[in-house]
Amino acid sequence: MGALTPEALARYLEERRLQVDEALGRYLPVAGDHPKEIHEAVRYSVFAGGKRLRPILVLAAAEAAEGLAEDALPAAAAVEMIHTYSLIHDDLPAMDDDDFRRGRPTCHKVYGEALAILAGDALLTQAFILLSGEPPAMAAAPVARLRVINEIAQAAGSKGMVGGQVVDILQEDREVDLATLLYLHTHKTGSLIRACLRVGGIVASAGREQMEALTRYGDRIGLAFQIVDDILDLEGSLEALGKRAGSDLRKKKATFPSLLGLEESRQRARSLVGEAKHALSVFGERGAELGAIADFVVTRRR
Ligand code: GRG
Repeated sequence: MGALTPEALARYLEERRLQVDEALGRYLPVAGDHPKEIHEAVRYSVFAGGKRLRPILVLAAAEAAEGLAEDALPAAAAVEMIHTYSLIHDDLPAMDDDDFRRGRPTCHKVYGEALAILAGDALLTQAFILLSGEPPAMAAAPVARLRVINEIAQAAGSKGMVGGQVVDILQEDREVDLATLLYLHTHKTGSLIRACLRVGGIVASAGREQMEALTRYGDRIGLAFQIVDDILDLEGSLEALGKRAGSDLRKKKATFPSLLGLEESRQRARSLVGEAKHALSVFGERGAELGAIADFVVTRRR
């Protein structure tokens, strides 16, 4: 598999980010729609400058499996809506109580807690309106659309992201072992990332071998992403991250570095990325973008 140069990857990520942002702009209610306060709050958080890693993974997975990125755009936008909802709710005083996100004051700091809760609810709902609406935003056959909806719902629900968040909230001020930390990370962050790859595959009508490869890749980079997030929280700055660093330490949360040390955590992230890239061999040249994104996951600074 030929590797992408860092410049080619940066160009690819930027092109895709613009494509995703344009789609989100179309698929979300406009800011002036009644009641305008909620639509303003939704757009404030969605267009605050996220990396769009998850939707880009949906598009890249579809293309690796010989599909069209264009066909995967609605699913990609839906995943970003759910991701943004999770960040808004995670930042609330009842959860992580954070003042900054994506380089700006958090949604509840600007619009108040009630509207922030409702903005998260609205985004979660809007994702499924988009995926299930008539006429279909997604060109895929009805059975494939249903599979996409189910994949995303499972990943976001109490056996996926919400389940991981529950264990995260309950672990504060408790002794946490590695098995619990692994559950937490693979669910809170990993479930949605895994779903991105699988959804891209479903849209592209990927066969069994391709779906298995995408799932394997997704599981590995989902966990690597969260390990790196733990490291960045320890080493990053508000300027670089767009949110306050050191929040895990302040909240006495168990993390990979706190349980295994920095060097072992880095090593684990690198080895997961190696496994993820290995899984891409079934795609040949078409896996180059996913391969480069896997490297980006461990070298990113925010
Ligand atoms: C509230 C149901 C519910 C779930 C929250 C994902 C999550 C679950 C909470 C976010 C807390 C957090 C900081 C987790 C670490 C990994 C992560 C999801 C980081 C943020 O994702 P990025 O770096 O953010 O992709 P951008 O802003 O680039 O989209």
